[in-house]
Amino acid sequence: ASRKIQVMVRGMTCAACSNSVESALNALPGVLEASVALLQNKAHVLYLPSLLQEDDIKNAIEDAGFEAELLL
Ligand code: 9UX
Repeated sequence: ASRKIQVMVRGMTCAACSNSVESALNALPGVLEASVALLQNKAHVLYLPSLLQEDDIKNAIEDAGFEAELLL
């Protein structure tokens, strides 16, 4: 089964920022679909909990250089 979460992402100031977050998320094994809304400072991530934990998503965003807070 897949699961969808939203993550608040802080520190993105341009479209290249949001693209790099999106790429980092889509590169994670277990992510089915990731999209980042720059103006809303939010990422939507559809993923497989059997392959990936919430914290892995948070860590991937932080490794890309931004702050991440899991919303739901
Ligand atoms: Mo351009 Mo966004 O350096 O950080 S990618 S502002």
